[in-house]
Amino acid sequence: MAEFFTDVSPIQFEGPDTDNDLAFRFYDPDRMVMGKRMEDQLRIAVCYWHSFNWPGSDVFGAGTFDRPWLGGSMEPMAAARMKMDAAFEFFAKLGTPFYCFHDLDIAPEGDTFAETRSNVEAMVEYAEQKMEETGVKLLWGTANLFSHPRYAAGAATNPNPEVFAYAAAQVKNALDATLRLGGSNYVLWGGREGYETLLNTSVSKETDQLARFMHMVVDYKKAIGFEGTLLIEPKPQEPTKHQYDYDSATVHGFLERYDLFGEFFVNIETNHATLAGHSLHHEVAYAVENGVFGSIDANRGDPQNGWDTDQFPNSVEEMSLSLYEIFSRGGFKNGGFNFDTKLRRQSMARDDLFHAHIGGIDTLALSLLVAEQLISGGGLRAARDARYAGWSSALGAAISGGTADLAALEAKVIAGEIDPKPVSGRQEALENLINRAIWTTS
Ligand code: XLS
Ligand code: NI
Ligand code: NI
Repeated sequence: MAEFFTDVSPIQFEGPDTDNDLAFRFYDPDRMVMGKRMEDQLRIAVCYWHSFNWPGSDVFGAGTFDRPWLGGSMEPMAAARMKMDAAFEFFAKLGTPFYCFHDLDIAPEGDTFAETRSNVEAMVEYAEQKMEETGVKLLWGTANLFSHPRYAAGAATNPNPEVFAYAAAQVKNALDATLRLGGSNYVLWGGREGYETLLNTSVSKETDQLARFMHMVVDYKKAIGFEGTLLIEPKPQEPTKHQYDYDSATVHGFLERYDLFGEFFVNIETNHATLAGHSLHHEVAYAVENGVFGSIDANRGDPQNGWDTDQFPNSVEEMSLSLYEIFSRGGFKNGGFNFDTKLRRQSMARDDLFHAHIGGIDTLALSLLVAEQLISGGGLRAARDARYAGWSSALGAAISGGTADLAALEAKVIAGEIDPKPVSGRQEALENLINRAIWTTS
C-alpha cells in the first residue's frame, strides 16, 4: 500500500520551545492531568467526511484539494479503499486515538439499498483490519440522512412514511456497523429534520415523527446490546431554514417531552452554538448542568460569516471555559473532541491537514491545562457558591422546599425581616482570573 502523506512522519510532542511546525507543543498524551493521561481526558477524534470525503468545493467552485480517490475514474470500491488507506495513515501519523464517520463517507452508495448495504459492510470489514493494525478506535458512527435527493424534505420528519422507513433501514445498518467497530457513541444529526417553509409544514406531526424515530433507535440499540451513548447534535439551521434540534435547551425540552431523557445526550458543535446565537461555553454549561452533556464537535465559525465555516479551533479562551465546565464535573464518559473541521479551500498542500489538526489539538491541550488550573485554584467555584449561599439559609430552604408561599413572604417583607441589598457580580474580577490562568499556563 503506497503512502499518501509521504512528506510527514509521525507527529511528536516536542514542547513549547520547539521550532518544528509539525510537532505538538502542548499535547503530550502521557502527561497526567486531573488524574488521567491527557490523551484519555481529551479523547480526540478526526472526522472522515471533511478531511477525506470533501474535495474542497463550495457553492461557487469545484474542489481544490488533492484527493485522488474522489470524483475520478477509479472503480468506486477501489477508491473507497484508497481513501481509507490514506485516512488511517493520517490518523496513525497524527497519533490521535479516535475517528468518526458517516456510513457513506467510507463506502459508495450503490444502485439499490442492498448494494449500498454490502458496500458498507465490506468497508466496515476493511476498517476493522485498519483499526487493528493502527490501534485507532471509533468515537462515533452515524448515517448520512441528508445528501441523497430522497431526503430533501427530511428523513424521520419527511411527509412521506416511505422515506422514514428508508432512513430507519439506513440507521439500523449504521448502528450495526458502529457496534461491530466498537464505537463509543452513535450520533443523530438532523441535517434536514426541519423545514424550508411553514406553508407546507406541520411542525407537530414532524416532531412526533422524529420522536418515534428516536424511540426506534433506542429500542434497536438495546436489542443489539450496543452499550455506547446515543447522541443528538443540535444545530439551528443550515441546510434547512429551521432545524428542530435548535440548541441544547431545545433538545433537552424535546427529550423530556417525548420520554427520551436519559437515553440521548447532546453532541455540541462550536459553530452550531454560534449559529444559534450562543457561545460554546453557553451550550456546554447548559448541557452539563442539566444532565444532557455527551460530546463535542470542536471547530469554530468566522465572526463575520453567518454560516457553518467549520474552521479549526484556535481560541484557548473559548475552549478553556468549556473545558472548565466539563472537567469540573468529572470530564467525558463516552464522549470526546471530534474535529468536525474543514480546511480552507486554499489549503491544498497535503501537509495542511496536519498543520490544521496540530493547531486545534494544541489549543485543546493548553485549554485542558488552563481548566485544570481554574479547577484546582477554586476561585470560580468559590465565587459561584458564595453568590448562591443565601439559598442554604432558612429562607432559601423554605422557598425552594415549598413551605413559604406568596402571602408568607409578603408578611416577612412587611415586618422588615427581609431587606435585600444589591451585591457585586464581580464579573471583571472573574474575567481577570481566567486571563491569569491562561497567561501563567502558556
Ligand atoms: C453538520 C454536522 C455534521 C455532523 C455529522 O453541520 O456538524 O457534520 O457532525 O452528521
Ligand atoms: Ni458536527
Ligand atoms: Ni456542523
